[in-house]
Parts: sequence; structure tokens; C-alpha cells
Amino acid sequence: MTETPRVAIVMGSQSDWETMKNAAAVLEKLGVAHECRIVSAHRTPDRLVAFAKGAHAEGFKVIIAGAGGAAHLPGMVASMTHLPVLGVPVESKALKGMDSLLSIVQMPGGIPVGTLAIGVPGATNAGILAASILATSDDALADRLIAFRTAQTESVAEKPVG
Ligand code: RP5
Repeated sequence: MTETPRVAIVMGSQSDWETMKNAAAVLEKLGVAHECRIVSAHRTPDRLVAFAKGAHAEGFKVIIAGAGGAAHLPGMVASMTHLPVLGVPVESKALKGMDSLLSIVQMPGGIPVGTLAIGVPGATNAGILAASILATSDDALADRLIAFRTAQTESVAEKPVG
């Protein structure tokens, strides 16, 4: 895509990509320009600060942040930008993502992170939600989103097969 990316998808590790690529895939399907980066709250803290403080100036409108375990990335990003931040708890091996979920969801009042479900459904829904936010001021995107949702509804059979 040559358009300026409107959505930033950041993740704490390469190992999060398997989950976070589902957010990218749905944005791709909806024709929303996006960019994916690895930004670790713990291993690359300077990169985190530079990204979060510069995200608005870079032209991003929505940030999707996914991390697992001690998942501080979404909250720390939200602490340094006024842009909407959608948090995706990546499923961890040790605690199945409950650690990720609780690390992301329980933000102090004043610094919101819109927290999605654990794992792939959360990443997919973060992509759709980011598109929904952008669609409030983009009629063409709203039309694509409605078509996407209609196709999804129509794909559900009335009766199970087999
Ligand atoms: C978190 O630690 C990352 O978001 C990832 O989910 C988890 C494990 O990272 P790796 O050890 O696989 O790089 O920071």
C-alpha cells in the first residue's frame, strides 16, 4: 500500500506475529493502510518511547498493541499518546494468556486501553474495531465494513452439515 498507514500494529516480540498477523489480515481485507512493528516494552524501551511519542506525528490514527505475559506494551503506549490504543492479550504458554489479559485490561482510570479477547479472535477484532473507528469519518471505508459484515452474516449456514 502506498497510502500513509493509518493503523500501527505493534507487538512485543516476533513470537507475537502468529497472533497479530490476523489484525493485519483483516485490515488488508478492508483496504486500511497499516504498518507492523516489533516494539518491546522491556527489551527495547527506548524504541517504545520513540514510537508512542511519535505515533501521532507519523500520521497514525489508531494503534493496535499486542503482547503476552507481563504485557506492559499497550498500557505504556497509551500512557504516551492520546491516540486510541487497542490491546490484544497474546496467549502465553505458562498461563494461557490470563496473565496477558490482566496485564492489559486493568488500567488505572485516565489512561484507557480498549482490551480485546485473548489470542487470534482478539487480534482479528482489533483490526475490525480499528477499521470501525476510522470508518466514523470515512464513508468509503464504512461501506467496505458493512459489506464485510454482510458477507460474514451470509456465510453462516442455517443448518449444520454432516
Ligand atoms: C512479551 O513476552 C511478548 O509480547 C511475548 O508475547 C512474550 C514472549 O516473548 P519471546 O520470549 O517469545 O520473545 O514481551
